[in-house]
Order: sequence, then C-alpha cells, then structure tokens
Amino acid sequence: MPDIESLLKETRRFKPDPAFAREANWNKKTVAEHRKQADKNPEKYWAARAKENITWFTPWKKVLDWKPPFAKWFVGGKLNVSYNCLDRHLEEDGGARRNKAAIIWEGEPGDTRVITYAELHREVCKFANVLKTQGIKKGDRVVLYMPMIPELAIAMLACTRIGAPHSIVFGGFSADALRDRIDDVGAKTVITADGGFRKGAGFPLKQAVDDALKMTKAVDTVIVVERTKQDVKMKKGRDLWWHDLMKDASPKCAAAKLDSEHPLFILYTSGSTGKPKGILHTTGGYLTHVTTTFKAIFDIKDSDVYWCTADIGWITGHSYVVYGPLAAGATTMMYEGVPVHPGPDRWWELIEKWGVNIFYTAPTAIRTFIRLGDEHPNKHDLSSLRLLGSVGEPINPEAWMWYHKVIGKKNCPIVDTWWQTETGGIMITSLPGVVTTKPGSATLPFPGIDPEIYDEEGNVAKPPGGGLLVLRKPWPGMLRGIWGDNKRFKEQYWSRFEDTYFCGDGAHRDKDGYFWIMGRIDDVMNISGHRIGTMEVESALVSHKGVAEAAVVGRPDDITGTAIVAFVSPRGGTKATDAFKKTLIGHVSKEIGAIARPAEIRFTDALPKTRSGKIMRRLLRDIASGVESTGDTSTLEDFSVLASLRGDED
Ligand code: 7RM
Repeated sequence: MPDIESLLKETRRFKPDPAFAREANWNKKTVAEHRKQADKNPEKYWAARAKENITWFTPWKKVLDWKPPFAKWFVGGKLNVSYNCLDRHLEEDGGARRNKAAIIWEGEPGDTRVITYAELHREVCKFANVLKTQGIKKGDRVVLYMPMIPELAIAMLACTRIGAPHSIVFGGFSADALRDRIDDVGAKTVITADGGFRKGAGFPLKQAVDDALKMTKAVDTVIVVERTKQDVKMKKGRDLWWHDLMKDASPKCAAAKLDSEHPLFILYTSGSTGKPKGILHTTGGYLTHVTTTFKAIFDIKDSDVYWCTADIGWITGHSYVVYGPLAAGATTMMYEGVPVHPGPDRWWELIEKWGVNIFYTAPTAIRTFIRLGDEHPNKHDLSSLRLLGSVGEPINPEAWMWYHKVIGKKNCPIVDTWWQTETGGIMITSLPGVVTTKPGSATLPFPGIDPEIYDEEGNVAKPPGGGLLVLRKPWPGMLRGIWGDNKRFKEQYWSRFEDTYFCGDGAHRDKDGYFWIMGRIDDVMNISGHRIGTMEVESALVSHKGVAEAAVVGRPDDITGTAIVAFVSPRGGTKATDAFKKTLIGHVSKEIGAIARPAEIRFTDALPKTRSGKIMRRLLRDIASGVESTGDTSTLEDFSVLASLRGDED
C-alpha cells in the first residue's frame, strides 16, 4: 500500500510575538527543558507534573504500571477531582481565589450567573449530599442528560466528590440513544432538566428520559432541574426536583479519598459501525494531563476569562470547559445556546461583554462565521482576546487565516490542538509564545507525548509521504478501556501495531517535524493508486472565495478505482451553476494537482455533521455511491440534511 500523498503546499509562517513570549507561562527555555526531561524519562516528567499541578491526599508508589494495552498511572496515589477543582482554591494563596468567578454562565435567553469558587464549592457539596441521600455510592454510575447550565458542572463535580463515575449523554441525543447508553453503563440514576434553550425555543429533555426509561428497568431515580419551565410529568417514587432536594442539603461534604485509577467518567463516542463505545477515563492520570496541558497551552493567568465553546457533552467540554480550567483555578465561561441566536453576532457580543481573553472553538464554527460575513465580528470590540484555539477537525489554512485576521486582529497566537476522546487531553499542539505556527498544522507533540507516523508495515513513514498516526508510549490521560468490552478495546486501538496505539487518523510530517493531520484513515481515497486524504482536497475547495464549506468522499469508479465526489456549500452570493462547478474543478487542479480533481460536484446548503461539528463522511459516501446507509447515526445533528442530500440525487 503506497503512502498517503501530501498535495497541499502551505508556506506561510507565524513567529511568536516577542511581547507575548516574554509573559508566557512557558517560554522557549522552559519548553526546551521540558522536552529534554520528557525525552529522557517520560515517567519522571509526568510525575513532576502530577506533583506540581495536583494535590494528592496520599502520594503514589509507582508512576506507571504498563501491561500493554492496560496502563495504570500513579499507582497507590489517592486524590479527589472535586477537591482539586474547588477546595484547594479556597485555601491556597491565602484564599485569593475564594471569591473569584469559577464559572461565568450565560443562558441563551440572556440570563446570566456568575458563580464564585466558594459558591461552587457549596453547591457541589450540597449536591454530593443529595446523591448520597439517594443511595448513590462510590462506583455507581450516574447518567447526566442536561443542557449547558451550571447544574451540569455541579452534578459532574458532585459525582467526582463521592466517586460515582458519570456518563454525560449529550442533550441533542434521542431517547433511543439515551437508553442504549443508560443500559450499557448500567446507571441507576439519571440527572436531567425539564428542557434547555436552543434557537429561541425550549427543547425537551425530561420527555426523552421518560421515553428512554419505558424501555429499560435499571433506573430508579431521576433528578430534574427546572430550566425552561415547560410541562413535564413527574413519576411518583422515581422523579424528584433538583431544587426540592437542594433546599435542605448540607453544604459540608468531605471529598472521598479515591484511588488514582478510580473510574472518573465514561463518555460514549460513536464507532463508524455498530454500537457506541464507552470510553473510560480514570482519576489521577487524567487530571494531571488536562491540568498541565490547560495551563501551558492556554497560557492561563489568574485574571483571564477563558471561553471554550464546546458542549460539555463532548470530551472537549469535559477536559477544557470543566476539569482542566477548574483544576487550574481559572474562570471558565459557559454559554447555553447556539452561536447564531438571536443574531449572527451572538458569540462576538459575548466576547465583548465578558471581556474574554482566551477563546477556544472548532473549525466548523469558524467556517460558519466566515460564511455569515465579517461585518458581525467587526461590529464588536474583540480587543480583549489574546489567544485563540482550534479543535475538532483539521483547520483549513484559509479558515486559519480568517481566524487570525478577523478574530485575532493578527495579534493572537493560534493553538491548533489535536487530540481525541480516547486521549483525554491535548496531544499535538502549538505552544503559544514558543512554537512558530503554520496554518493547517497542529505543529508539535506536547512534551511527554510520543506520536509518530507509520506506514502499513509499522515502519516510520518517510516524509513527505503520510501514513498512520500512532502513539508509541502510554500517556497519563489515555483511555483505560472501553466500558465492558476489553476485546473491542484491543481490536480497535491496539491490534494494528504491537503495543502501539493507533488513533485512526492519517497524517504527515514536514521537514521541521511538524504534524499535519489529513483526516480519518477510513476516509482516505485511492485514486488510480494514489492515496489522497480528504483534508487537502477540501482545503483546496474552501480556498476558493465562492466556497463556504466542502466535504469530499470517494465513490467506486470503473476506471480510476475511486472517483472523488465533492459536496460543496457555496458562500452567500455565489450561484450554484454548472459553470461554477467547472471553475471549482479547475481550481482544485491548480491548487493541488489534477489527480485530486473531483469527478463530480454536488451543491448543498448543509453537510451532515455530528453535534460537535464533525462532517460525517461515512454518510456522504453512501449517498455518493447510491447505497442505503447502515451503521450508527445517533450522533447526527440534523436528519433533514440527509433527506435533502438524498433528494438531490434524483
Ligand atoms: C477533541 C476531539 C477526535 C478526532 C481526531 C481527529 C479530529 C480533533 C483535531 C482533529 C485535526 C485537530 N475529540 N481532530 N482535533 N483533526 N486537527 N486539531 O475532537 O474524539 O471528538 O474527535 O477529531 O480526526 O481523531 S473527538
């Protein structure tokens, strides 16, 4: 099998701003020192980070117990996540963070709450006591099915306080998807809300819980937050209101001393086929990983307002809305609703209003805003911003440039952070003030992380060719397994190469050792023997000013083996004509070469995406080949997109 060919030639470079570098938490010297230590002895390196960033009740006896593919980090150590996110901030530095905002929250209708560390601590202790009163014990799984409201963070932290692993099911999932997850994780308790706000209306959550529970027997308690005040039915003996339970709960609750490997949460991620996988994360290693990366990569200072736009039901929300920021004592902002409600400038209005300094979002959102027009961000004062981040997909160089200019005003370093639900925390990323960035590249490994690119035989791929992105050494935030399915865990991640984690992505490295993620390996197209990733063809399409978004897939072809089909959303003002199709095919040929030119272009208003914004190419592939889709669609955001794409075929 030949290498994956790299066609995109990106030559722009952005050197760190010396003024930023001078103030950065990690400067050139620190990073060089960290890399040296980590290369020499990664275990010792991570142990130093665990000591520096985390408060332990009992120190560990052994840093790493590695029996591939099973890792145990900080063996024998005892700690508590909610203690690290709350209690220690009330005491450290003479209580300086006691009255600091832990969470700045804004609801979609415009209601707001600012919750200090002291107040968050009280609420978490109260809810931990509520959970105990409801009979929840250490090890019991709790499913959270909630909107983006502070009670979600409170419930998470309360679970960690008593050692009950949580499993958050994203509020956009259907009753069926919820039931599957409740059953798989074996939860007895569900925490939900009447509903949440989205696009100006209340969407129901409790109703979906009722429907899910008709099909499963395990759950005996449902706790309901009142958010939208929509009508809900409360089942006697099972359903309880959050506010009733909290009224008399005591605000004192000691944090359980938990083993470093105690399960912290299970988060389901969709497989391309079959049922979703429950990714298991545990306590000490995960918290070390997310806290260390958060402080260094986002250069967080005590005065910063940090905003990660991810929903908490996604791993980015777990690690970089809640656990990383709170363990670091930062102010983390949460917004309940959609980015464009009530107007296309809602996010920019929020940045201006709250003086956001650090902003972390996804390429899909950036492309949406490019399409909506620069006038919306330009209406607002974004001068508080000093650092921008990207996560979730490869960021197309043109989207990167727009982010840099229109949002960052050429004044903010961009950290493009590559990682996965399975990795727990960020793995490949720029470090602000230190690493020269290149639009479209996630740049270099975080110290102590050991990614490489292999060919199919497990040899290091020779640049400029691309191959399979693997991780050669265990890392503290790594998944500990798939809930209840060790066999699948081994097959899925550890079967391709011995004792080496395969993440499913394709990538290549340039002469400076920078990593360029090329998309999922399953999406790679074999055109007349040339293996081409999706990212570069899509980037070539998006670099045309008439294109807002593009997704490419392969469909079987008698002559070339596979032919490229491009699904393209034109920008406002661009007409979807045959002439424009020709223009685009010519544009791709010119940008990256004739081998990558689409055989067919289909215009569409929207692409099928997951709720976290990833394009579901698997579904587009079926549409392009004219076959019925099978496999899991529970993560699809909007089913009507599929229907209209299918309709286009006739
Ligand atoms: C954090 C998250 C993981 C997959 C991963 C990649 C893609 C994520 C980037 C990226 C290129 C990035 N977790 N991905 N970040 N690709 N550059 N900076 O997204 O489990 O939901 O998805 O997302 O394919 O394997 S996830």
